[in-house]
Amino acid sequence: MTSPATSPARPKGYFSPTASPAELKAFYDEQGYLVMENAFSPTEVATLLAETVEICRGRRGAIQGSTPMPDATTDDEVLRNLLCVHFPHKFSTPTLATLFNAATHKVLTSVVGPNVKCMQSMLFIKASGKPGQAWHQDEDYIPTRDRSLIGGWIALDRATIENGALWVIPGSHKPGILWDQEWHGDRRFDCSEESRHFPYDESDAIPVEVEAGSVVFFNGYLLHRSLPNRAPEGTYRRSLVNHFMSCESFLPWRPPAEGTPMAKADYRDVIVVAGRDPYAHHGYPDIATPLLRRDGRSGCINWTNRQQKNLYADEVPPGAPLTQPATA
Ligand SMILES: O=C(O)CCC(=O)C(=O)O
Repeated sequence: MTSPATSPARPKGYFSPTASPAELKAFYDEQGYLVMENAFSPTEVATLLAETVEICRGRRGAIQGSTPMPDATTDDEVLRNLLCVHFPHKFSTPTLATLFNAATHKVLTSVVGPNVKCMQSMLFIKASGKPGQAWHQDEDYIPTRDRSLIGGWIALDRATIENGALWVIPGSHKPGILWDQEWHGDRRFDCSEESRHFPYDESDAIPVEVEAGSVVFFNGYLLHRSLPNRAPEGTYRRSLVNHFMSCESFLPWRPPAEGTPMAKADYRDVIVVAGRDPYAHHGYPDIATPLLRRDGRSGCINWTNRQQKNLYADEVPPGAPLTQPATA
């Protein structure tokens, strides 16, 4: 791969921290994504990689879904077991610090607005051989009321087509439609469902290859996916993804307390990363529980109804349904 940072013709959409707010916003509004190169220094990336091992070894405390590993276990054996750590910013100082990165602040305040909050982080390990995530839009999962959701995907390893970089469909955020999702049954992807029936095809998609320390920012309505890591064994495509939105919008991410109307639902386990929060007086309760996610080798529960088991195509006879009905 030619490095986007060093290639003579720098691809469109790759910016340096000195880029102007206006050019960042113009590209993001039109295409739904942008890359901020050199947002994190090699030292900061090294700290985050070392922290990833500490987290996965359970040295930052027990996390739901983790199993104790003997000290003799190698780092590789520890990391290979896991696909993703959810909410690491809740207990890990270096991951929390990424929310306040200067280049990230510049992008967020340029494209979202002056007041920005973070509601989640995900640390993807993605060892060689591990699956990617099928086409989806992040607002399928994190619904804002003003379409302000934005992911900040920090590359901790150089991300290439071979090792499972992000792919995006530029401009697909514009219609503001959340496309229906269906179970894919495809081993290339993890247990999350796939967005379908949208008016784009594979030829509209582009890979977003980046150097470690770059951040890919993408709109919550942008169709994106990642493919499996097909790089040599013993290598990784690690990334830390933080999600942000405008402070002005409520976040109906969890059902409201009994007796509270849906229109008042507002998930408040958030951290203000820029400007001010007009709802600060509502408080900041501790709600999110950090957890570890493995890949679907041991089966996929349907996230929509939490009951039916989704099956991969190789788990059923040809033509048989990919969803196992719930047993009474
Ligand atoms: O890192 C990946 O492989 C997928 C990340 C992603 O799709 C997301 O953060 O929404």
